[in-house]
Amino acid sequence: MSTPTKLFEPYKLGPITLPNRFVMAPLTRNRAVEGFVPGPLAAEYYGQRASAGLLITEASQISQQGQGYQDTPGIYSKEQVAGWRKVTDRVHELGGRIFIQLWHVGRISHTSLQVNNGAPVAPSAIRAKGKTFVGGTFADVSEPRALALEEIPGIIESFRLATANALAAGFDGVEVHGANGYLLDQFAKDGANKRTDAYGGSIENRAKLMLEVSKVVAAEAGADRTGIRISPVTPANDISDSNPQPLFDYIVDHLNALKLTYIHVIEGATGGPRDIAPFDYGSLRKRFKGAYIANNGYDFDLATKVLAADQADLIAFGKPFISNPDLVERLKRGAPLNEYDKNTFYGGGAKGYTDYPALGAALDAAQ
Ligand code: 8OZ
Repeated sequence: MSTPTKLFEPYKLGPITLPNRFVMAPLTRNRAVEGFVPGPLAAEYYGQRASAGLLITEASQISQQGQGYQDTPGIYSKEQVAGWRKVTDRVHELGGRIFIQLWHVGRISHTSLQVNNGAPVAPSAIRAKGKTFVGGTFADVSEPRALALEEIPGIIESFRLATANALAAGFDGVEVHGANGYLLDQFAKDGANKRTDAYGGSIENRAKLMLEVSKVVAAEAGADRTGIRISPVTPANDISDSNPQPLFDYIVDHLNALKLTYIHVIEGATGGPRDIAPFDYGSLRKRFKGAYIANNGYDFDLATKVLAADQADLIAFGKPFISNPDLVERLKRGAPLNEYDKNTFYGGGAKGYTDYPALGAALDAAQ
């Protein structure tokens, strides 16, 4: 007999009741318009997916310095706030709930995206082996410069301002992007952080920026409306750490003390193998009293199993939500899923964005 699934049971996430355990993972789509404002189709795209228990937006830069790819939306200007307001209004009209993911890419950027074509910033002046997408093509990321100690309060303040903007735009909460080799992950992990000041060296020092940012964001939005995404062992964007278990045990203990509403954990290599390196995710689950959102390669069976074993409270699905706006309904009915088209993930218009059919539409089209 198959295990009954908890996927369709409600869950209380702080002050917000989610009607099911589905989270739409943050997904970069590169369709922002002039001024890095969410594009004209963004409200429709997120609205189509409003049946998810919780939507998390694509990563959105907190400042121009925090941008690393072309046409990603920001959350630092009035125009961007107005653009996002259309998205949150649409999602709320349709009965949904939506958090925004706050992003600073650090060294995963290109001079062409930076103020006055300057160098991207990083904990240390070490160039990542990796590519970004700029000017319609893939390019090596640029050589970064190490942030001066005096610049760090400004980064934290940008996260705070972005949070205030997110609330003004009508978001139900915010997710700090602490994952995938971007700025906060770069500070945390010793492959990218060779600093000798208060933000480098020991686990405590390397974790400091991620925790300071989480603290100010939570003070602004409320801890019960603040989550964070982490990826302890991912090699994404050339990131590495020599000993991730004690590092993330320490980080999660301190996130717990801040009473964040969730940790959103990418288990394994982002978008790749789950078993890339040994890591005890159960240790994070035990340490953190808020919700545990599990992510990476989940399908119905694995989600059902992990929820039944109480190893997670919520499951974040990425690519399945790109091609299935009604993923919740499809899995409830055991209906087939639409295949996704990788060629339309990043950039472009409605194709591969707002034109994936929901079940009803698919049935209508077949007649
Ligand atoms: C894919 C392409 C560009 C950025 C992440 C924000 O990995 C991203 C991202 C993913 O977190």
